[in-house]
Amino acid sequence: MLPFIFADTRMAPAGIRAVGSALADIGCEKTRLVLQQWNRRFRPSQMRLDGRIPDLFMVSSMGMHEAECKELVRDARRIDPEHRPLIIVGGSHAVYEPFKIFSADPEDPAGPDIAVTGEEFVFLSLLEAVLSVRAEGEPMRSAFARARDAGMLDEIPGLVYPLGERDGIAEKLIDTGTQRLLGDLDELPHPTLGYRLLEPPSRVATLASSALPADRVRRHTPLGSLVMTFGCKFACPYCPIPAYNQRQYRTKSPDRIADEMRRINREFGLRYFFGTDDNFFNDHGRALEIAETLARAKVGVRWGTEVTVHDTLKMKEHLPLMHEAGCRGLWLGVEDLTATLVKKGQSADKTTEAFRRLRDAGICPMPMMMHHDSQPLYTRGSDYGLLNQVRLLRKSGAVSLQVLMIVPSPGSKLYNETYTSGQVFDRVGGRRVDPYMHDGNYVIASHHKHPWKKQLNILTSYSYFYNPWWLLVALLRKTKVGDKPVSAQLFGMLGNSQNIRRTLGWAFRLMFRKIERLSETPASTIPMQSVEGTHSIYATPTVEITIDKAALLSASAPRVGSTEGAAR
Ligand code: B12
Ligand code: SF4
Repeated sequence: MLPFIFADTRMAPAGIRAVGSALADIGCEKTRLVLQQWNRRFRPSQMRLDGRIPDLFMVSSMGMHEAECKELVRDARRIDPEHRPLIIVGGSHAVYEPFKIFSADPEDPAGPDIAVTGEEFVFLSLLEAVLSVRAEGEPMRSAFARARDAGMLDEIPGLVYPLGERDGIAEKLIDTGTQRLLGDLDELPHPTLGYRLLEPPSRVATLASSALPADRVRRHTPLGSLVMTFGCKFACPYCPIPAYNQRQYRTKSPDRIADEMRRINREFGLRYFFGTDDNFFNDHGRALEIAETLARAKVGVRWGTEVTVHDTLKMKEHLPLMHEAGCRGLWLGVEDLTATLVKKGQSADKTTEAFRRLRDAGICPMPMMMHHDSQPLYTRGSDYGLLNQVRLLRKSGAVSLQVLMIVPSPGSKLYNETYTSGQVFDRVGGRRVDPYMHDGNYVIASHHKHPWKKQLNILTSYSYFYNPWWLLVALLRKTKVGDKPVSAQLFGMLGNSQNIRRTLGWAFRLMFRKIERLSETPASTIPMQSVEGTHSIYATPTVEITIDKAALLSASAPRVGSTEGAAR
C-alpha cells in the first residue's frame, strides 16, 4: 500500500543485513538472509545449509509483522529437539515489546529461546558468551542453556529470556536492561558483507545451494538502505526514536559513508540509496561535512533521506551542495502544517519556503503528514483541513505524499495514554485489530464520533494528490527535478488502488459495526523482572526518560548507554 509501495520488495532491509554483516565479519559466513517478501513459502523446519540444519535461526521483526514472526518461530520449533537451532528474535518489535514474542498460551507455547532488544553488538556479545562455554560439536542450544544458567547472559544489557517452565510456558521473563549503544558507527561491520548473504527469491520452502550472486543483487534490491546517522533532537510525543537513541546523536564519518556507497555501487551495482536517518540535518555541521565529502568523492550515486522542515530551512543555503552530493529527494515530517498536533518548528510559510528551496536546488520534497482526530477534511478560510494542507503542499512543489493516521507507537510518550483513554480499538464488528493494521494506514485508534470519516479522509487526500489529471500536468510541465513527478504519480495511483482495496472495507466496518475498545496498555502476561529480581522496564510501560549523564556519548568511549531502567 501507500506510502511505501514497492519499498518492501525492492529494498532489502538494513537491520537483517546488519546482523548478517556482523556474522560474516566474525567468520560465520555460512549465513543466509531470507526475506519473506522474496521467499514467501520458506519454512525454517525444512532449511538446510550444506546439508545441515543451521546452528542458529533468527528472526527480525517489526511490530506489524508479529504474526509472521511467531509463525516462523513456531515452525522452527517443529525441528526435533536434538537438532533444533538456537532461536533468537530481534528487530524493532523485540526492542519495544519483547514480551509479545513469548507465548503465555499452553495450547501454543511458541517462543524463541531469547530476544535481543538491542543492536548487532548486543547480539555479538550474546554469541560470545554462548561460544565461550560451548564444547566442540555441542549444539548451540545446550551451550546457551549453560551460559544462561551460569548467569553469563545477565552481564549483557539488551536481552530478554524465558526462565522456568510450567505447562510448556515460561514461568518468568528476565530482562537484562537497556542496551548500551555503540557510539562510533564507523566500528560497524561493512554493509557489503550482508549483501553477499541474501537468499535468492524463490517459491520453495527450502534454501538454495548458494546465496544470490553479486551481479544479481541490484536486480532484486535496486534501493539500498544505508545507516548514516541515528537520532533526533526533537521530542515529538508520538515518536519513540529519541528515547530509543537515549537522546544521543550518532553518526558515521563522512569518509566511511562515501566508502560504503562506493563499494556497494562497485560490488553490486546499486545506484540508489535511502539513508535510514531519523533526521539527517539534525546536526548541521555534520550534515555539511557528509555532503561536502560526497560531493568531492563523486561516487555517482543518488540518495534520499528523512529531515525536518525546521532543519531544512536552517540548511537552505547548502541545498545546492546537497544536490551536488547526490541527494535527489528529502522526506520531511510535516505532520500538520499548522503545528496543532505537534510543534517542531513547522508552519505553512516555513514549509512552503523549504519546499521551494528544495525544488530550486533540484531536490524532490516528499512530505509526510499525520492525520488526527481534530483535523477535518476541509476548512474554509484556513489551512487546517487535511485537503487544504495537501493542496498547499502540492502547490509548493511536493512530489509525493504520505498521509498516515496517528496510531499508538510503543516506546513513545503518548503510548500509555492512547490505551488508557480508550482510544485504541480492540475489535470492530467482531473482527480483531491485528498487529499488521498498526501501520498507520488503518484507523485503529480514535476518539472521533465517526472514525470512518478519518479513514475516508486519508483515501480522499491520496486520490486528490495522485490522479490522471496531475499525471498529465506532470507530463506537460518541465521541472528542475526531472521526470520524478511523473513516476511518483504513476506509483502513487498504483499504490492508492491498493489502499482503496485494503482499507475501504475497513471504513464501512467502522461506519456500521460496533467498535470495542481497549482500556489497558499491552503488558506481559508472563511475569517479567530484571536480573536483580526487581521491576523490568517492560513490565509496566513508563514514559519518563532518565539518562545517566555520565554515560553520554564521547569519541573516546565508543560503547555507552544508559544504566538501569533508563530510556523507556
Ligand atoms: C528506514 C525506515 C523505514 C524505510 C525502510 C523500511 C525497510 N523495510 O527497510 C521505510 C520508509 C520504507 C519504512 C517503512 C515503514 N516503517 Co519504518 N523505519 C525506518 C527507520 C527510520 C530505520 C530502520 C533501519 O533500517 N534502521 C537501520 C538498521 C540497521 O537498524 P534496525 O532496523 O533497527 O536493526 C538493528 C536492530 O534492531 C537489530 N536487529 C534487527 N533485526 C534483528 C534480528 C536479530 C535476530 C537480532 C539479534 C538483532 C536485530 O540489529 C540491527 C542493527 O543494529 C526506523 C526508525 C529507526 N531509526 O530505527 C523506522 C521503523 C523501523 N519503521 C517503523 C514503521 C512502523 C514503519 C511502517 C509500518 C510505516 C509507518 N507507519 O511508519 C512502514 C513499514 C514498511 C515495511 N513493510 O517495511 C517503526 C517500527 C515500530 C515497531 N514497533 O516495530 C520504526 C522503528 C519507526 C518508529 N516508529 O519508531 N521504514
Ligand atoms: S522530528 Fe521525527 S524523528 Fe524527531 S522526534 Fe519528531 S517524529 Fe521523531
